[in-house]
Amino acid sequence: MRAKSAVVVGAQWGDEGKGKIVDVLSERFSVVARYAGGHNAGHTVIISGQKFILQLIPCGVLRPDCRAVIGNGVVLDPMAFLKETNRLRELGVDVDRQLFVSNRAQVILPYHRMIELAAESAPGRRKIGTTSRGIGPAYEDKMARNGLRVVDLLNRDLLKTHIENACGEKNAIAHALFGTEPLDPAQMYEEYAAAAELIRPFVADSSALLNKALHDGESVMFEGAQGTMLDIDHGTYPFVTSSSATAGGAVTGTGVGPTAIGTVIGVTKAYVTRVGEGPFPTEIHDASGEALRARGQEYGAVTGRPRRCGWLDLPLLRYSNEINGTEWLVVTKLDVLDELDEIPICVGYKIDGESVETMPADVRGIESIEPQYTKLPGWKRSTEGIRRFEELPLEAQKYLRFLESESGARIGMVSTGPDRDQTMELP
Ligand code: 2SA
Ligand code: MG
Repeated sequence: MRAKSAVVVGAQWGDEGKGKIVDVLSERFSVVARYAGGHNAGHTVIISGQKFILQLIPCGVLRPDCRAVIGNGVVLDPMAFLKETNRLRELGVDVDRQLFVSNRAQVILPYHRMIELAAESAPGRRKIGTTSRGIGPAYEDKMARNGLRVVDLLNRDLLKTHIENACGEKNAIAHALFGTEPLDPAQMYEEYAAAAELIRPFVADSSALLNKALHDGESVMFEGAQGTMLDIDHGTYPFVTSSSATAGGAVTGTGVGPTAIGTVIGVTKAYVTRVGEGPFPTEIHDASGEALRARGQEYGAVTGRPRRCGWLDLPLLRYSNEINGTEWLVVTKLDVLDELDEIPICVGYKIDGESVETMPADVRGIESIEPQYTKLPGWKRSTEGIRRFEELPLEAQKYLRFLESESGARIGMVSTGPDRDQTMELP
């Protein structure tokens, strides 16, 4: 995997370990840019035993010589941003030098969270199991041309008018529909005008910045958040997030052209997890699911929610590779499978006994999938921390080669533990 510009994208429902992989790969890139989502992401990176959880800020910021960019496709919660930058500063990260925020990114305001919380618990509404960060309502406002952008956050008059108008509208809606207590626009203005001044030094035209970097021959990594199956268009709609999590989002979410993308790296766990509601064909409903959760420590990095666990799903991976144009795969958490006698892998889908070759578009279709499994022998040995493919147990090598041949993309890297060093590149 040479360092040309690359998109790193989650191949499943998020939590594939993108944080760690972006951190490992960022050594070869001079700029890392986030293109979608917001502080709903939870990217866990462990460096020499020290754990960092990044939500909004690209993982590249943990490398001192890497610039980190929050692209226009991101929704930025000013308070979450300030909290995260403060925390990183305390840990010795030079955010003030390295970090840039797009002037075109949308801003999350408190009423977005208010509306989301109310809607998620309202009778008769479909519960998505969101992270309650106001992400969906902020994207709704963006698409309705009713949002506030970072550049507008810096303009006091605009900010004041925006907050007054928006609070009038959102308070009325939330009260009428959900009986929610109103938010105070004057107090909100004070707080956000103050926050804006702290954010001002970070604000940049990130599209211009990235295009200049590319023009100067620098390598840029586009850091995905969430995963393919949570993409607003290509995921398990409506049980998705509200942004373009797939590789295509890297283009619109940062303001570079498609020709700027050199390669696409899909990150997949050696099994599958999902957090929140929605269909999940290979979900395990017995004790082996709980065992995977315990061994893999499958709990939401942001919300602490237990993640649902399932077996590797090759039709889903093929779908993801197609949607993203994945050239390279990175397989993470292989070591979580170490203790199993045999490992089921879903190799095909049937519905009503008939093979299906494409991913159903509707939830009911996905729910009616009968996954077709094959079983590969387990290796019953620790793979934790192994750094050479040849040193893996033969059964583990076979598991990976099977994944590779059936998914249609080459495996470039395998992760065998949470630390930077617990990684191998494949020949
Ligand atoms: P939202 O809040 O509107 O984006 O939620 C919509 C759906 O997207 C899912 N989603 C996620 N799934 C996995 N990981 C995410 N990030 C955190 C993590 C989540 C956490 O890394 O662990 O801590 O719980 C993430 N963000 C959004 C969400 O579950 C909904 O299904
Ligand atoms: Mg995560």
